[in-house]
This record gives sequence, C-alpha cells and structure tokens, in this order.
Amino acid sequence: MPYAYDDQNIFAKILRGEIPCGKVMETEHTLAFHDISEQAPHHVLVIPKGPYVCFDHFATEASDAEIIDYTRTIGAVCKQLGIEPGEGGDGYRLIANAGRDAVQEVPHLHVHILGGRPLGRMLQ
Ligand code: DGP
Repeated sequence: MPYAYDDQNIFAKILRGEIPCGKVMETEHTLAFHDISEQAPHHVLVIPKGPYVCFDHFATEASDAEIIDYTRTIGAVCKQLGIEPGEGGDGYRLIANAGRDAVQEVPHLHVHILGGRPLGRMLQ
C-alpha cells in the first residue's frame, strides 16, 4: 500500500517555515537541524525536503538527485561537527526509526546523527 504523507507533521511545518528550527545545513533537497530533545552533545536531524515518511519510502520513490543530496548532506554534517572518525573525530551513530516497532514519533523521514560522547554498544 502506498504511504500516506501527513503534511501537518512537525517537520513538514519546519520545512514550510511555520515553526523555527536550529538550522545546521540546508541544500536543494535536504535540511539538517538540531534535535529539540538532545540525547548527546551533537544531535542533529537530517530530513529530505520531499514528502517521504520513512527510509524505504524515500529509497524507493525519491529521485537519484534527492538520494545523493541527502546522503552527501549527512556526511557533510558529520564533517562539519568534527565527529568523523577518519579525520580525528571520535565517531558518530546514525539512527532512522521507522514505524510503530521503532517508535517513530514524527512521520517524516529523519536520520539522527549522534556524537560527542561515547555512545555504547547498541546491538549485542
Ligand atoms: P523519532 O522518535 O525518531 O521519530 O524522533 C523524533 C525526534 O524529533 C525526537 O528526537 C525529538 C525531535 N523533535 C520533535 N519535535 C521537534 C521539533 O519541533 N523541533 C525539533 N528540532 N526537533 C523535534
């Protein structure tokens, strides 16, 4: 079944400029901003500007240009934050919750970038 996108979700409102966000980076297809409920010294959300609910929706329906822009922006934000392990940073974790089981709170695709402290093991 195709995804129904709710254009009243909070990130849609941020994209329309109806509510503010702490912008970190913006490109043609992507917006990155600070998570309001910070779980680490660096906690940035990266969202596509298009109406995609979750990762599989985006990966199957977005254009190549959107996917490339989104992926590159996630990398660029990690570099800007100075947390990329190859360049002397201490590393980061990417999380993308999707749906009920993952407790996705906002139904607009977002990747969490977490870093700036030891994050512990997530999978055993
Ligand atoms: P998730 O559980 O993966 O859907 O996480 C949603 C995240 O969105 C959560 O960490 C808090 C963040 N969030 C919710 N509302 C707002 C908001 O209005 N502004 C910002 N910047 N972040 C928000």
